[in-house]
Amino acid sequence: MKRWMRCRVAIGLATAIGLAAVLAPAVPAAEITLSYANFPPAPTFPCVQMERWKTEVEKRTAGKVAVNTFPGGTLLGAKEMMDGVIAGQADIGCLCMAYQPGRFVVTNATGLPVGIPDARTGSLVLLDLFNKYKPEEFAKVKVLALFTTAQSNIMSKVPVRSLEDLQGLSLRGSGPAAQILGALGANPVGMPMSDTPEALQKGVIKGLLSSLEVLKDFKFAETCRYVTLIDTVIYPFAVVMNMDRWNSLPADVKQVMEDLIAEQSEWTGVYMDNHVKESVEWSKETYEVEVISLDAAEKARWDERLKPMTDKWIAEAKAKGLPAEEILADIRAAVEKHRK
Ligand code: 3IO
Repeated sequence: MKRWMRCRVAIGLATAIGLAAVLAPAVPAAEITLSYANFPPAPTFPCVQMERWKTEVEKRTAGKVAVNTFPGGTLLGAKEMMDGVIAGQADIGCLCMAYQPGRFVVTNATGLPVGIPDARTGSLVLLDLFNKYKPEEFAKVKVLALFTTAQSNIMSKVPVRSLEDLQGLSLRGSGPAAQILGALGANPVGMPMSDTPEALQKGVIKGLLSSLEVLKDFKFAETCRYVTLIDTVIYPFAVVMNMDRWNSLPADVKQVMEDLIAEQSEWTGVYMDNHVKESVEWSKETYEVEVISLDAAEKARWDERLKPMTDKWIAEAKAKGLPAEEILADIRAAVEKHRK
């Protein structure tokens, strides 16, 4: 071979190798791709925890598993989450159990006024409750995480300083939180959180009862300039996976997900608790949101009204053959065990 030809071959080879290096993906293609559906928009806490889980699973399986996330109800909506996952329309889904109160009787007991002080405690309590009772309504799915919101408070367009201010006021809440609104004399309007921004805009509702991180994440502080602190019930959530899909996973991948259950649940509770503080500060600074506290005598009037709610749940649970009093006692004991 002539020298100039050898030289051209060498250049050609080098170019080919260089191109291959540039074109080849940095990570080998995943063997398993999972879809993960969520109902609210990407900046909200259910989606923040979803992205964290995705990152951890992809990292801990060294790229063997890829998770494709679908926030904002793009794959499944709030109320179709459980059935959609059972049917395999999504491999994984995140749901708020309060949206189907009759379906999740055991886990929704954590949404009663039982004194859950924060989201971290709530998440650990919910996990304990699930592990002890293994409720039948989860038989067709694999539970990957369980967590709760922080305590609910009133966010409204008009100030609520007393029970009288609340009478007939249209406020949005779901499940147990809607019952609380009714018991307090407000006009409860039931709808998933994902429908709330539009209802507030249109004036169908004057506010809502939920955890306060939504002031920032949904920009509710822009329309709701008042917060009344009543520190009432949490909302319980579950992340579930299609059972056939779960059974199809290799053992090492299952192990990664098993190891993440408790960790992810607590992580989400801690994230929520910190984010509530940040959101309230942001709302005060950005929109001069007024935070109203009730004095002890006024608060006692409110709490008095909530007592029949738990009795109603006990009757409902017993009618379904559930050990209602034992479930409530377990929740109260778990609160004491986990609270800091
Ligand atoms: C919630 C649901 C979606 C996104 C953010 C959220 N923060 C609190 C909730 C609880 C809930 O589901 C609700 O309906 O108040």
